[in-house]
Amino acid sequence: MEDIESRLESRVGGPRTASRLGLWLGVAFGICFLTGLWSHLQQDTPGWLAVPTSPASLYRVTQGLHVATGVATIPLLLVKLWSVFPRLFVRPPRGARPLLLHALERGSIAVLMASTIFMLVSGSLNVVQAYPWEFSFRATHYAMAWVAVGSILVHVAVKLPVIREALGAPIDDTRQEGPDTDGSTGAQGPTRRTVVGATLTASAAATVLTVGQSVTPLRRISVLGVRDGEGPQDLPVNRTAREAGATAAALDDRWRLEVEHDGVVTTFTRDELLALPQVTHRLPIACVEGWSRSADWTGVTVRNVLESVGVAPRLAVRVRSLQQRGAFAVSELPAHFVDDDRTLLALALNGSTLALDHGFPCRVIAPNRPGVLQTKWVHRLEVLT
Ligand SMILES: Nc1nc2c(c(=O)[nH]1)N[C@H]1C(S)=C(S)[C@@H](COP(=O)(O)O)O[C@H]1N2
Ligand SMILES: [Mo]
Repeated sequence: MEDIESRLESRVGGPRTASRLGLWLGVAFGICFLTGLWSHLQQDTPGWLAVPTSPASLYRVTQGLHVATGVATIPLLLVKLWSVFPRLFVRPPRGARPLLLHALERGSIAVLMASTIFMLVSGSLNVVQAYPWEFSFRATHYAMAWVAVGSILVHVAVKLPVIREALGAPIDDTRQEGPDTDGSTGAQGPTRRTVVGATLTASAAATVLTVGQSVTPLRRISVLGVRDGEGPQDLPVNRTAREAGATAAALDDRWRLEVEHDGVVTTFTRDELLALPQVTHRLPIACVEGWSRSADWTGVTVRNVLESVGVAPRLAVRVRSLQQRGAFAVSELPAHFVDDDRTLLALALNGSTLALDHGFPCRVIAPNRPGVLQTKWVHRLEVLT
């Protein structure tokens, strides 16, 4: 084993490769972690935080970055694991103390590997909307993010001397330095520079091939993007009315928007909503799963609807969908979102009546909101007093 180890480490793998890839991993993972935290806060906003309504595309940018840096991390992590792989076969030291330290170090690496791999696998599955698990994706992905970050910090702290030395040394041994430890000249096969360069290229390629799902101008080259823009009215659909079990109620003539305030319920027909002042705003749907698209939404402002039944400003609103079950059937608009004049009950999209799969008879669309909170097939607004 020693032989394989020294050969791999001398030419392409080992600390000099691992630490350089580690630097890039640190940058990508860092951005991914921070934007992920932000996404969590936007979806589950604690009392002390007022998420701004502007810029309207903020969530589109942060979540686009989250998924893009997550994708970039995959090739980096795989090659980094490969570059240190021979170390897994190093014989444990003798003596109780060295053995204990060795076991602790191995244990921390196991946690590090398990948690980072979990983050990338669960994140990737979420992007393609596969949920082959019982647990709540968001709660688990979020909790494991802390484990991953914690174990990365421990790992970097433990390895700091090795990292320092490895980054201080030239990436490849030059031929003038003479034969490598295994007696070869070091000239055959790929060099570390090639390995690191190829990995960074793979990472950049993976990102470019997917990032068009949130950066519209790149859509054509992002052939691996999960959402390519297919869907009625030039906008992708995450869950159809049929999947949500909302079709019959949405198409029923007896549909009314109910507005509840202080125990009193006022109803609106769709025509009554259309009779209120109509405004158009260009706003993105920014899906948590990584795709986003802007569209022209036309409808009545939530504020106007509330005003017409005498609701004062500065009150939050709970939005209920015709959809009966699932986490997306209900959302809450904080007061400053309700009062923003771009927060709409949309009745039309890109110039024509809102398609059933986009939320007919009406849906919420507000600036700077995660897609999951842009509730479709709205049925009831409850003013929270
Ligand atoms: N009632 C309801 N609203 C919903 C959803 C849902 O499943 N049910 N999906 C949400 C998600 S995850 C996204 S990204 C957007 C997508 O809107 P679109 O299908 O019109 O593009 O709708 C949101 N509104
Ligand atoms: Mo979404």
